[in-house]
Amino acid sequence: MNDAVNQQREAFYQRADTQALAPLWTRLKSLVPQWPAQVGVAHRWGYDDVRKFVMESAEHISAKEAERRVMILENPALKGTSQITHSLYAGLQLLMPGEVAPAHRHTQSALRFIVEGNGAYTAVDGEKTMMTPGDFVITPSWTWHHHGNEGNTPMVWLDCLDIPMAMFFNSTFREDHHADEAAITRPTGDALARYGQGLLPVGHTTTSLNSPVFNYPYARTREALHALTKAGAPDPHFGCQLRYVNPLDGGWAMPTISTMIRLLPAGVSTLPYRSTDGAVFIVVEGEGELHVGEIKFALKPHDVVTVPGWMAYTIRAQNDLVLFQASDRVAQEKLGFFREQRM
Ligand code: 1HN
Repeated sequence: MNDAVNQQREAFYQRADTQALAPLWTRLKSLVPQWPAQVGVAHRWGYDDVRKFVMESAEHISAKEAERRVMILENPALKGTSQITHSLYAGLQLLMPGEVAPAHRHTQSALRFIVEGNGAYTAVDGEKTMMTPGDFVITPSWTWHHHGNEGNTPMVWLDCLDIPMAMFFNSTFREDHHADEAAITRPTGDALARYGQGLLPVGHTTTSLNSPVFNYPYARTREALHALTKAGAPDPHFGCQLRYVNPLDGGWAMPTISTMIRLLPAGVSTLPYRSTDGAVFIVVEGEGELHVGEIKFALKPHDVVTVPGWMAYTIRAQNDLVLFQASDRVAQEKLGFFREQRM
């Protein structure tokens, strides 16, 4: 292609630009790449290191003043974005004895995965649930929620929200409750009794896109995982893996965030696997290693690891290793984008 042709094209692009027009052919390959571009990097937050900072945050601000006292787990390659993956936000929230994180609601959905402490509750849409390490708790879109620590230990949990997804659609709202604590209208345990026992209220209908079970207690999850280890060899790519389910329709528990938990029995190494959803893992119990590319992350209880989408990884369990996992898989599946590769 000669200079004259090039100059004519450039001049054409500039004239077109005055009409808010642009040529597709200069951009097509980057608009529609052959495969996913890596967004963010694989990273581990070792709990031994970050716990000090989470605890120190209480010396600097109260839960009330902060509204939510959280240290954001920000992907080191996405600084300033508050993103752990390109579609998810995550952070470690601290609630000290006697504190209340005041009630509010927003269109972003949240999940909590409880890390340490006892005696704190979260109240969601009129029902309180006690938070125990290993519990998975859902705060659906636009539900009033507040948290309170009635115990005598600091309470720490992992928050994961669909903030970047919601931001993409720019269709979000938030509202502060007039009182710090929203009204409690149902007894504690009501949702689990009605919907979480393999039973359902006859004739029950709902408009919610979320599971009506909003706390999946770890005691039950753990029992299920260990039962699986006795029922045959672990899956070569996933180990003994389960997904949190909406008992009304068998789908994922939340509309925008997929949640799963797995147990890798001592000595097991998984085969390489990749999928288009960037993942957030938290170690519930045990030790091991996660390998991604040339990187090897040692895994210890409460460590958080993120792996960008379409990066293959393997996990090795030193002793029985339990990992909770969150990603945007459910949203990708609904939109027809999800792909996975077992290698
Ligand atoms: C939020 O409402 C919570 O309710 C936690 O605990 C983290 C991050 C951004 C926006 C809202 C919570 C949040 C949040």
